[in-house]
Amino acid sequence: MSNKYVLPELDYSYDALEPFFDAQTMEIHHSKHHAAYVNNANAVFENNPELFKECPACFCRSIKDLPANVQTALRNNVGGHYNHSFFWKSLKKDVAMPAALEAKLVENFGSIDEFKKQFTQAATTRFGSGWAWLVLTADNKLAVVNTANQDNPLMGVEVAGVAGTPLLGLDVWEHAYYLKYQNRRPEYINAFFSVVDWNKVLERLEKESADCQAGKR
Ligand code: MN3
Repeated sequence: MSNKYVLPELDYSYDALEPFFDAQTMEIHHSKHHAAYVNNANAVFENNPELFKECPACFCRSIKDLPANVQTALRNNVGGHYNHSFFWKSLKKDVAMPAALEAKLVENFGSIDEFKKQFTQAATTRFGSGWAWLVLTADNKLAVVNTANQDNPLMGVEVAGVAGTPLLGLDVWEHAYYLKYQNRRPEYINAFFSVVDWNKVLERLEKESADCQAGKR
C-alpha cells in the first residue's frame, strides 16, 4: 500500500450532465482541479508518510490533530479531494426524488421548496469560494450549512456550525461554473437541482441513520 490518494474515475462521461453542467467545465474540474488537490495532498504525504489515512473522510474528522506546519495544506487538499469525490458521486441526470427522502426533507424543512430555498440561500451567500451542504446532524435531523474553501462538515462544529455528516454538497467555487454561468451563481445552483442523484442522497441518509441508531457516529 502506498501512502497516496488516487484521482477517482467518474462513473459517467464529461458530457453526461449537459446541458446543466457542461462537458468542458466537468473535464477541467475533474482532470485539473480535483487532480491538483490529490497531487498537492500526496506531495505533503511524501514528506510525512505517517500522517496518511486511507479514508479521506476519517482524515477530515481528525484535521485538528494534525501538526501545525502541514495542517492548512492538508485541510485544503485532502478536504478538496474528499469534497470533489463526494460531489461526483452525487450527480446524475433525471433522477426522481424517492418518497422516503421527500418525507424526511418535508419533515425537517416543511416542504421541498423550502429545502431548496434554504440550500440555495446557503450556496448563494457563501462569500468567495466554498461549499453548500445538506447534513444529517448528530441528533438525526437535517440541516443546511455552508463552509469556506475546501472545508466540510466532517471537520467539526467550529467549521460548519453543526456536527454532522454530509448527504449532499455543492461546489460554489467559480471554477465549478464560470465557463457556462459566468457570474450567475444562482442559475448554476438552480441547474444543480436537475443533476442531483437523489437516490444517492437517500442511500447516504439511510446508512448514516442506521449508524446513528447503532451508536456508530
Ligand atoms: Mn471544485
